[in-house]
Amino acid sequence: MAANNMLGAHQISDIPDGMFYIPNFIDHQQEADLLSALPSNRWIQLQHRRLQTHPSSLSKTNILLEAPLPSWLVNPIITRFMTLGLFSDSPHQGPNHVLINEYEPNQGIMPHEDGAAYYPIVATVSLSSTLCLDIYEKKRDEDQPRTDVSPKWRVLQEPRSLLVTCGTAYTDTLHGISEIEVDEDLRPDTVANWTLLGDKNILVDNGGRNVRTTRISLTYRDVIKVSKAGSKILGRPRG
Ligand SMILES: O=C(O)CCC(=O)C(=O)O
Repeated sequence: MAANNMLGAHQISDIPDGMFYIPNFIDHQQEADLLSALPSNRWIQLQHRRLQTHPSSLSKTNILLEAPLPSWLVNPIITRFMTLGLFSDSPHQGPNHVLINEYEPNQGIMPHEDGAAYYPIVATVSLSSTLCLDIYEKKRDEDQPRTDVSPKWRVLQEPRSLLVTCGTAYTDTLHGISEIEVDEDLRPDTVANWTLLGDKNILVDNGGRNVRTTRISLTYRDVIKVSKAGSKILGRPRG
C-alpha cells in the first residue's frame, strides 16, 4: 500500500503490521480551530461517551447517504492524508465519514473491531488530552473468548497526533479505551509507540502517569456502500 511507504518511519513495530503513529500531525492553532468548529447541536449522548457523525449516520444496512464532509473536517486533515498516500487504495480514494467521540476522564469504549461497513483503514486524530488505546489480539479459536483479559499492547495517543490502522493490525486486533482517570506505568516497555512519542519527558517527569482530561477524537474512514439516492431526490431540478 502506498501509505506504508510514506509512513514507514512511523510504524509501531511491536504491533502486527499496519499501525502508524505521527505526533504533532496538526499544530496548536489547527487543534484550536477544530475544537471551535465542532457543532454543539450534533452531539448524541451515549452511556459512556458522546459522539457526532459527519456527514450523517449509516443506515441499518451500513449505507452512507452521499454528502460532502464539512470543510473544517477536510482542511487541513484530509488534504494532509492525500500527501501521505493515505486512503489511496480505498474505494473512494479518501475518507467519506468521520466519527467524533468525546471522552471525559473515566469514560472509554469497549474492545471492538471496526465493522464490515468500512474499507480496512482508519485514521484517528486526537485533540485536547492524552490517553491510552488498548490493543487486543483477536483469538482465532472460536471456543475462546474474543479478547485477552488484558490488552497485549498500549498505544499512547497525544493531543494533535495521528494514529493510522490498516493491514494485519486492522484485521487481527481489537481496540478499546478503558474507563479510568489515570493511565499508569507508562514506560518504554509498556507503551508500544514510546519511541515515536512527541513528548516522553512529561511522562517521565510525572512518574509514568497520565492524568486524563476531556479528549476528543476524529475518526476518518471510507464507508464502502454509498447511496446517491438523497442527492437525486434533493438535487433534481424543478420545472
Ligand atoms: O476514540 C478513539 O480513538 C477510538 C474510537 C473507536 O474505537 C471507534 O470509533 O471505533
